[in-house]
Amino acid sequence: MVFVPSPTHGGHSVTPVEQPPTPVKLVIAGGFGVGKTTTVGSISEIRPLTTEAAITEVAAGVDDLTHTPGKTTTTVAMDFGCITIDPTLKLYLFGTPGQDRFGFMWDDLMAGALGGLVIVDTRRLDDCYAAVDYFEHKDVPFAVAVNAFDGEVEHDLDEVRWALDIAEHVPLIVFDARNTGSVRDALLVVLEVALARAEAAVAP
Ligand SMILES: Nc1nc2c(ncn2[C@@H]2O[C@H](COP(=O)(O)OP(=O)(O)OP(=O)(O)O)[C@@H](O)[C@H]2O)c(=O)[nH]1
Ligand SMILES: [Mg+2]
Repeated sequence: MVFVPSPTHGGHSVTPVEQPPTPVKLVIAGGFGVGKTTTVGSISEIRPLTTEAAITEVAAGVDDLTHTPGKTTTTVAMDFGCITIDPTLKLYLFGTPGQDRFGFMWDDLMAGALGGLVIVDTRRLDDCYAAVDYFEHKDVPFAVAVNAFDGEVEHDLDEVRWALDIAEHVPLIVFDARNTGSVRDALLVVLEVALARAEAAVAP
C-alpha cells in the first residue's frame, strides 16, 4: 500500500491507495500425463482455462496410458490459472501441453516467464528428461516436482536427480498435484529460485 497526498486537504493529509499485486508468470511443464492440468486446477482462484481434447484410440496407442487409465483427455494448447499469493504478488500459471508433437508451443508459453515448475512422474522417468533438459537450455530458473501419484514415489530423490541429470542447485521436491497446499509450496520453491537468480543478477 502507498500513500498519496490528498488534494482536498491542501496536500497535508495522506490517502491510502491500493496497489495491484505484482504479476508474475510461471510455467507448469512436464511430459505427457504427469499432472500439469491437475496442478493448475488445484490452486487456481479462477476457473482455469483448459484446452482438453479427448484422447482418441489412435493417440492411445501413441501415448502411454498404462499408469493413468482414468485419463481420457489431453492438453492440446495450454492451461491457464492464477493465484494471489499475498496482496503484493499474483501468480499467473501457464501449463504446457505434454505430448511431444505439441512441443513447438513451449517457446511461446515461456515468453516472459520468471520461472518454471517441471513435474515428473517417477513411473515414467524416460518421458520426463526432455522437460528438464528444455529448462536447463532455456536458462530459466526452475524447480523439479515429483508428483506422488497415490502417495507413492518409485525412486528416491537422489536416484531421480541422477536419472534426469538434474543439477545440484535445482530444487527437487515431492508434491501432490491434487492438493492445493502442496501445489502452493511447490510454487513458492520456484519463486525462491527465481528471486535468488534476480538478486544474483543485481549483486555488485
Ligand atoms: N492418483 C493420482 N492421479 C493423478 C494425480 N495427478 C493427476 N492425476 C490423474 O492423472 C491423469 C493425468 O493428469 P493431467 O493433469 O491431465 O496430466 P497432464 O500433465 O496435464 O497431461 P497432458 O496435458 O495430457 O500432458 C488424470 O487422469 C488425473 O486425474 C495424482 O497425484 N494422483
Ligand atoms: Mg494437461
